[in-house]
Amino acid sequence: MDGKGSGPIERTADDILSMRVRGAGRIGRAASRALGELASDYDRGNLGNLSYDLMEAASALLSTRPTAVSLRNAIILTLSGMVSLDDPEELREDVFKRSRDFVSHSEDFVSIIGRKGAALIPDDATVLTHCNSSAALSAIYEGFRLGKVRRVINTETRPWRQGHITSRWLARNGVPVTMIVDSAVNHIMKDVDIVMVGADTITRCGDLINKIGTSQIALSAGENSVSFHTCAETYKFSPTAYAGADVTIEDRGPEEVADPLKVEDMEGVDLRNPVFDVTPARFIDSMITERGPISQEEIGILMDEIFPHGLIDHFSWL
Ligand code: RUB
Repeated sequence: MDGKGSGPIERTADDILSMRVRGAGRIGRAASRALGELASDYDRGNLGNLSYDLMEAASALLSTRPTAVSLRNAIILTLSGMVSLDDPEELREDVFKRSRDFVSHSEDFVSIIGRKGAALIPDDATVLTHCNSSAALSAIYEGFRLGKVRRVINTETRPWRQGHITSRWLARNGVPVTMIVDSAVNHIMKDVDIVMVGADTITRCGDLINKIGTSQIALSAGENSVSFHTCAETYKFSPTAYAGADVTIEDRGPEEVADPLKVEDMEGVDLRNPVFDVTPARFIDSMITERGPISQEEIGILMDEIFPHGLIDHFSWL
């Protein structure tokens, strides 16, 4: 594809598939960075196949994880010069520049979300989070720095246990943290003041797709009158999916659910491993983006701004 055997695209696709790179923001940045590297390393004396190779690379990257719209959006925004640029040298430079901008802006967005999200945290709060979201953690860290966060409760997050990463990060940064198993959420909700989670995708009607178990947390929060917020950079909003039902939920292998050595012992058992779920918009109190909290009504306007007319259609091959 990039003529180098194990080039940036293959390496990045493998990192995402194997979960060495995970989390919607990191996945989007890694894909954009890989496309930028492919363009900048491309043989300048032989640019005839650049467009074709970029398209192949985009498809290979996109196939790694179906649920995170950040991946598709990062690819489209990085390659958007393909819509108008015919000159391959200009395209090469454009992809490299857009990749650099996407990565640096998306890192800035996480810090900005931290400040905007922290503003919603009440004083002396116990915050519950799920999985391992850089955006949600940014708000929690900032809330702690401001003296508003007393303690974080975070779920273990089966089957990959990304919550262990969250607990370690928080503890290392001096934030008091309690880790619970996922099924303890409803029991512990009476001790929680606010829930903050990340997002893999938010649809046009405001449904949230995030790590499996998020929807149960939202249900429990609603039942206990605890506010529920998602922290999401605007490139995690889907320009095409209207509702959660329009988003493909990734199913991973049964060995992640059962002990890999004992999968054979589970003969006759249907092991399923859906790794994301849909939290309906009505359970979500706010969607905190780098532009501040945005309402359901604003999503359409935002999408039209980020993805100008015709851009998504141009990438219908993806
Ligand atoms: C990670 C996950 C995170 C979102 C947001 O799932 O669900 O909540 O991706 O993360 P996985 P961030 O570990 O399966 O990728 O805010 O860092 O983008």
